Amino acid sequence: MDYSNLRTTDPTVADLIQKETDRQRNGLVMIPSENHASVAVLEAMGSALSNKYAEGYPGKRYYTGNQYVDQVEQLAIDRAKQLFGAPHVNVQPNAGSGANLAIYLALLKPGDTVMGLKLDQGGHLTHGHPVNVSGQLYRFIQYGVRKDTQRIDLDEVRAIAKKEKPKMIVTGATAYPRIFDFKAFKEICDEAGALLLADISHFVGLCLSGDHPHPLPHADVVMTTTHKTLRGPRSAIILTNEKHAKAIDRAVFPGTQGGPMEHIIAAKAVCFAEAMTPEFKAYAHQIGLNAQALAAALLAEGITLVSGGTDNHLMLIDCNPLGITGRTGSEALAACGIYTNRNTIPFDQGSAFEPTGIRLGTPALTTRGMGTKEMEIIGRTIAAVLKQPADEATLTQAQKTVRELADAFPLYPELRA
Ligand code: DSN
Repeated sequence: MDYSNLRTTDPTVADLIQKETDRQRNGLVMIPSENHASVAVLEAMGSALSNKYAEGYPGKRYYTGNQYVDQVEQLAIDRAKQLFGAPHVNVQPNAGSGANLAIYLALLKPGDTVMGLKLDQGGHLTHGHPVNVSGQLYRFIQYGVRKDTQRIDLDEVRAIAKKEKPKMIVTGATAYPRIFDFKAFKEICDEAGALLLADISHFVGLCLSGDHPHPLPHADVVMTTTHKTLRGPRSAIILTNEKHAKAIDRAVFPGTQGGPMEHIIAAKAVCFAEAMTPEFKAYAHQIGLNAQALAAALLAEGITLVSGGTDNHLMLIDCNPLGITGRTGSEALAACGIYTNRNTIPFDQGSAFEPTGIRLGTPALTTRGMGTKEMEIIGRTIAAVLKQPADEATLTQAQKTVRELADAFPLYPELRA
């Protein structure tokens, strides 16, 4: 992809694409929900399939001219079924939030009781936060983590489920560094008569490599975004069984979406084929090894991590002992080219906008080929910056280290805007 037409037609946009690509190239992307999709995935996204309207599903469309997009969408479905071992897959959701909403629409009635992990303890907005439609349409009861261990307490989840008799329990998180025991959650669901939803968006890659429990066959419905550890296009899919297939399909289209983005579905098909290879399994396994190495390096420097470490691809730094906010820390790191995000930590004394934690992870750096040796260097560098975020000499040294690492692990040599 050389963007030559774009450069002629709209040099302003071409320049901005170039600058953003260079930012990713010259820095260290450590926001755990971000990754670098392959150029093959990017090419599929930038294709003429974007022009096609195809409301409906393969073989049942409302427009003519679907002979090729039908094949593309069916291929994506078949590959996803094979990849996850799922009886039914809907590949049309445009994003994780809309996909979760479609699942609720399919399986719940407004006012139904649902359980989900609290946002400030690792959960997602769409898992019942009051500012999100999920928390407004349904009666969400939030479970959390224990104060002493900062881990989910299944006895507490069971006690809440017994008392509240939810129609569904939502599992999965955006900022939880430990695993979800789907088998145990299913037992609780069965005791309470609830459905189990597994939102595996963050750690899906680790489910495929065997480094995190797989949600199937335990979950009734699984939702995953495709751009995080799955390393595909920015999008989502829903997996379910034959029992809920029709309701899920109807809730996606026409329930919550119109025409599907067939160019993105083509890119999902490419990503699923990539994810079936032994190379992807090795990649996803390495994400976990790198996270362990990064956590160990940070701990060795005296940095406090929520729950004391990680079992997956991400970790949360508690900034309180450092005497800084998450914003000060993440902005100092960004000034050095290390991209993380400020994040609430369990029982945060700050707010969602001014929290006292920093969330970071290893999926994107692992895509670049970095290993445990690099994680040790990065861990030491991050610790030095967080201990002295206003010290010019420290920041200059960190910038130098980042540039050396970025140059040693080149990104997207094929992309020149
Ligand atoms: N899924 C969130 C994240 O983890 O960054 C954004 O909604």
